Amino acid sequence: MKLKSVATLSALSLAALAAQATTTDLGSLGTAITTSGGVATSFGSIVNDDFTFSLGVASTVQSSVSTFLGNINPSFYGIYTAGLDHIVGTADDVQVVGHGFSSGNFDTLAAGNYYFKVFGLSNAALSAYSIAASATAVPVPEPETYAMLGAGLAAIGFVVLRRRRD
Ligand SMILES: [Ca+2]
Repeated sequence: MKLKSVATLSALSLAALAAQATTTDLGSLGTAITTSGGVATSFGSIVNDDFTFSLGVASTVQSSVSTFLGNINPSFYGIYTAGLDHIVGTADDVQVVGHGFSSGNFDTLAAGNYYFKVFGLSNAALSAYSIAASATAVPVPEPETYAMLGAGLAAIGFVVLRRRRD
């Protein structure tokens, strides 16, 4: 009887471990990355996985999450920053954007450390998803560009003023 209790407890511990969130480091996004996770082994299993990545410069991040092997539902994924404490998963984390499970999402992000959070409940005994992401650097206008734009606008204003006087 006691042995059986221990065995049951072990099985429960394993189930709890399976439901825990995992964190995968995608490194510095540049080229396309595809990875998968969140294999739910039973109906109603919670998927809650984080995929950290960093951007050295302001970039457009293209991402998509799709399901295979059954379904993850309801489903959500979003991009978060780790907040002031720089630790993923704490209360000060800030959601930057949110998407459903879909493809071809483009988000422009400043340089920094981020993570994708994928969340859902499985509605099949075997559910899984894959996540694909890549980043393209976005050129930020240099100060000289703004100075030239300002000078151009001033010249146009001067011409308009002279025409009104004439
Ligand atoms: Ca945090």
